[in-house]
Amino acid sequence: MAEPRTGGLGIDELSLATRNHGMPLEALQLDLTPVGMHYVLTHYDVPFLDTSSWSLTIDGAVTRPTTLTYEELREMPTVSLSVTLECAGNGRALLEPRPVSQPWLLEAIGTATWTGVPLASLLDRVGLADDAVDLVFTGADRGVEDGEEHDYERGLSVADARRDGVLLALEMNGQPLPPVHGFPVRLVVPGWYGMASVKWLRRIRAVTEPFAGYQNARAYRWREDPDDEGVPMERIRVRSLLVPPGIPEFQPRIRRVRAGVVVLEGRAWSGGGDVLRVEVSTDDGATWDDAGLDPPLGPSAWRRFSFRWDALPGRTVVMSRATDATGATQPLDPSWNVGGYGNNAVQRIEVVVEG
Ligand SMILES: Nc1nc2c(c(=O)[nH]1)N[C@H]1C(S)=C(S)[C@@H](COP(=O)(O)O)O[C@H]1N2
Ligand SMILES: [Mo]
Repeated sequence: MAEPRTGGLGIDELSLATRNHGMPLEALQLDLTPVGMHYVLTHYDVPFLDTSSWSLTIDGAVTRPTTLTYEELREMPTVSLSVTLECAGNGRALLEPRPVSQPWLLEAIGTATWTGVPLASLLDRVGLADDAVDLVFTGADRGVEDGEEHDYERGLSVADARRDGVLLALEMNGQPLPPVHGFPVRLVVPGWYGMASVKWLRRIRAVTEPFAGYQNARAYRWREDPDDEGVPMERIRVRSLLVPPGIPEFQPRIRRVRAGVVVLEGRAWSGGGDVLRVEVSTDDGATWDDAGLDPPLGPSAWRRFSFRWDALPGRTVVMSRATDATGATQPLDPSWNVGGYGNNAVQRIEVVVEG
């Protein structure tokens, strides 16, 4: 892993930033993120799979090892669920010094309606052995990280895999998955950072020892020091983001609004519990006021908030801060960690109010 950096991006970071993309924050106006605007994060290369040759193998510690064709999976009953996904690295490029990886600012998010087969019904069909502890989900993509060559694979405990809402998704917003989002079938784990939702799924194996592959044991851990064993990053931390108000300067994207009533709006979500409160500051954090809340789109999806701001001429910073049912709230400043994960510090938007 490269040393953390300060200052300009390296070509290595840019080579990730140009192939992955965020959700432009103006799409926070929408309940559902249009498929082409949903963030994309792919570690290696996008595999182009064909439904006629694709199959899903479920094996390991199960009583009836099974291989399903695409048609067989399609015939199983499906459910649809709106889910807010966020990359664990969202906010990484705002850390000082900057951990070297995909340099997200704030936009590694999106909410889609996923339609698919509940994983629990598939597990019932194959019969999990009593001593199965983890399920390992394998994607059809392969690459190298820290010198370790591997298929993209994540383990999930049996209890977490059996939760309501965990799906093998076939559709995103009513369309077959596009290649970048995991065609033909991906896992969706609501409430968890995106890395758990394995794309291009080709195998599920039940194992009797905790899975210790790269993406669980080395990546996606909160470490203050590279030698720490670290704590797994699992559930999405509480966060809110505002639709940037007014109009932007092309570059550097400072916002310009007219004095008078400005309706600030945004979305808030948490994988830890329901969002119960969102506060807004329009004076760079000197004072905070409660925003109005719309109902969430679903148990694992964002909820809209809005606030009427009487904007006076001058320069200011607007911010929002969400709190969830566990009492967790967004910090004003990020806490640094080696992988640059879980930065849910409040967004700061510089605004010029014109008289
Ligand atoms: N097979 C596979 N699945 C994967 C990844 C990957 O690189 N390969 N990236 C993960 C990460 S880190 C995230 S944040 C989400 C992103 O999903 P999206 O691109 O559909 O938004 O997919 C996850 N699933
Ligand atoms: Mo991610």
